[in-house]
Amino acid sequence: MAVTRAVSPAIAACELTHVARQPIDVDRALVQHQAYEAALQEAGCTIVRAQAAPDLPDSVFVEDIAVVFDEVAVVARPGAPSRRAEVPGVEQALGAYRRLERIVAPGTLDGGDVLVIGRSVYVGISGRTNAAAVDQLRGIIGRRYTIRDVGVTGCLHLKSAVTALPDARLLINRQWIDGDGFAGMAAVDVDAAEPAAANALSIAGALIYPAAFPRTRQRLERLGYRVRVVDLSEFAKAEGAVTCCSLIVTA
Ligand code: CIR
Repeated sequence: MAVTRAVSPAIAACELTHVARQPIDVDRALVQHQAYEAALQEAGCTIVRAQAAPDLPDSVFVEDIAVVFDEVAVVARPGAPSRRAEVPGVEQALGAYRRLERIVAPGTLDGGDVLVIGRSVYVGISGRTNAAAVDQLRGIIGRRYTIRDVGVTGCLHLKSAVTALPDARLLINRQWIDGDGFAGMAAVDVDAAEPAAANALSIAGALIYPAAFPRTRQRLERLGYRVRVVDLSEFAKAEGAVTCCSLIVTA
């Protein structure tokens, strides 16, 4: 199952940190979002839409509002105050499927900073996510998962810089990660001309990937990955990527 949320007609007023503001074509964003949901369905997901929040510009980016584990969903406290009003609608959608725990002040956490690979949880310390939230996450899931923090620079979230491919190899831009938190792990590096290309969505063996990164895509295809391409140009203008628009909840 995948939780999604409708594109807000106010998306042009989204938060932006590393991207210059450009006009966003809302009609085009709606069409792209439908195609994204269709790709999720092809990958075997039933779509559950959280209640629409037309007044909240970034509400389509549900990934940031929670982190879903098999045992529990951890509801985030987003680092951008403008995004905290997104929480109740996502809580409501997830509450039917998981017990809920919450990150509370002074913790701030965006789900885009949390990469889960098996029993390992990597948390980006970024402009949105702080050490207090990592401590809280340890308190909630630390008995079952190993939690490591990773410094992130030059991009919005950890998952802008690294995600897991269907075989758990990493897709990574090492320029945006501090130190060697992922040293020794099998990885595919993004093409140097495509720094934002590390965000891929792996679900049940499928790999959903943005049209914007043909060089890295070719690299993935040559390695034997079967790539399902989606055009997310309007979301990229809002600093969103392919993982950001869904919360995957496994049965
Ligand atoms: C924000 O700055 O919060 C939104 N404009 C973009 C959030 C993208 N989310 C993600 O990468 N997980």
